[in-house]
Amino acid sequence: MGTEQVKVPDIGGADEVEVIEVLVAAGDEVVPEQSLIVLESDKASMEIPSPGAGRIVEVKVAVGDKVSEGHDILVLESERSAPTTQADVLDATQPEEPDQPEEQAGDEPAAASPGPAGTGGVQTVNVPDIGGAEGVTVIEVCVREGDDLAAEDPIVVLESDKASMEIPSPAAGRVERVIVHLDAKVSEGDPLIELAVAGTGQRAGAAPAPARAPKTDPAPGPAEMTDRPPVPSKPASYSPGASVHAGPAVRRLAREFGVDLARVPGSGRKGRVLKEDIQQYVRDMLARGGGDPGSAGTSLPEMPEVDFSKFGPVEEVELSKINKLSAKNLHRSWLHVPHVTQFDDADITELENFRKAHNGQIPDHGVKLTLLPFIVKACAGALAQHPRFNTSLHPSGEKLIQKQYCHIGIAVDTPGGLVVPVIRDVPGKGIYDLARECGELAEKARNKRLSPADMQGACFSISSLGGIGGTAFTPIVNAPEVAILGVSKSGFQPVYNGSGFEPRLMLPLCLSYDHRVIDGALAARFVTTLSRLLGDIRHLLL
Ligand code: CAO
Repeated sequence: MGTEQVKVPDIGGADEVEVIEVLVAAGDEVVPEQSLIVLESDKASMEIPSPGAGRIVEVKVAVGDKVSEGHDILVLESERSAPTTQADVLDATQPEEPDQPEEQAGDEPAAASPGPAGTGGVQTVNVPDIGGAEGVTVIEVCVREGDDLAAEDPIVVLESDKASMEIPSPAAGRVERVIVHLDAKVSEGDPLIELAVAGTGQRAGAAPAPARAPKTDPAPGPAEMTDRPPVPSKPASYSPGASVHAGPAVRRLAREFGVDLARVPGSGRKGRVLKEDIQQYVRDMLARGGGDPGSAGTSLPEMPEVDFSKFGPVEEVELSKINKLSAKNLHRSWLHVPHVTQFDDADITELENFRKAHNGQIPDHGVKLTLLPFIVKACAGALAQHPRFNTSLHPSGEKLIQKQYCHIGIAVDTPGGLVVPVIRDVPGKGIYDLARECGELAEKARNKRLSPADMQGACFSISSLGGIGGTAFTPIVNAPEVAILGVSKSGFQPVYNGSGFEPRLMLPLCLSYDHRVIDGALAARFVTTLSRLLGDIRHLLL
């Protein structure tokens, strides 16, 4: 048993490289090749592995220290004979391989290189010199066919067992063909993409490139580009984690947890993602009871991105503000509220006779009497009889908020999208008042003149598609309300009256409700009450 000083090996001539992670502490037992620290220059990051097995006696570097070749990292107590010189340490960390030419040590250019076929406009971009590493895994493919690349945009991210590295485009141009695929094992010279180089006479490979791998590789392995800004032209979901600044150990940890690095806020220098960031992210996800999309069984699996242009011509159409807002609200409600829909038909034969008669006889009111104000009034009556429908679930989920007022929202279809203005204090209003207000709000909605206040405070909503058609639908509860009434198109049906069939005008009702607050029996009672009120509007007076 002896001790040895583990020192910074040859790191390609780079000087004053920052220690960005210390992965071990005094007392830790380590195995050969286990990563000890991570260094980062302005161009690359690399892990320094342990030269052997043993117990760490003392760590001599801290995060933020600047180190160069030969700098003490730690003292290791091990069985093997302790090397006393730095050369011994280096011998222990690297397999035998011929030294690289002197002028290459630490020199920068190692961009993806154009292959021999790369003459003319289209060039094959190959894996550049990656420090002699063989069979390195492609962990991200950052481009796809048709992408326009700037010089230096990442093409792929490679990862050996010790380091990861972005391979940048050697020149600006358009990706004609992606040759490499995810999880492929590649080595220097393997083709990655075919690039139609932009402009004339521009030689691929001329662009600046990442730091080459230190010649001590494959122990520390090829370097990882870290100071490159994200590529904004590509959607985040397209190449998760590819443009994230993170070291190989962090990437490995993220993979072990199934965490998409692109979602993790980095607290390190220049937004670099650290191990602690992943740990915090996982803690947050667990605390929220969720998980990283795609990792936990109960979380939402991510929708794959589909390139529809592969199947035919397409164009992108911007959603209206209202579309975007209602999409968000509906989605939220759909996810949070356990929906059930109760169906019934109300016999509105008498109601329609009454409505039509009054429409013809009392033109002075200056308002058209549609079915809707009767439905609004009937809903207020049903809410009064079944006050549980006039509640909201407290955010704690432990109590209900019972409302002493009755405001009803009306879904209005406008060219810009769906809006839901609110009629206030329905029980105190007559049918003509309600008819007028329904008309005015619908008009305001279609002229985009509704104020936010016009759309707030509803206890219950009505979505009437009866003027359009259909026999039934399942409306989405407008949370935090606990129920919504869908109304479909009325039609005559043969109804048995005890001695024979007679034609009756039946109105389909569809009541969606929050099953956390309302049970099925109550919903059936509510709809039965509503049918009765609409079937004989004299009940509305009671
Ligand atoms: N059955 C049969 N006919 C009906 C009916 C029903 N349930 N409801 C309305 N009608 C008739 C009306 O009586 C009127 O006919 P007449 O002109 O012969 O009198 C015609 O259909 C048009 O009515 P309307 O829709 O203009 O008026 P309304 O008061 O019934 O509805 C409003 C007003 C604002 C609710 C409606 O115009 C609207 O926008 N509906 C769409 C709501 C919506 O998009 N909901 C979906 C939400 S979820 O995506």
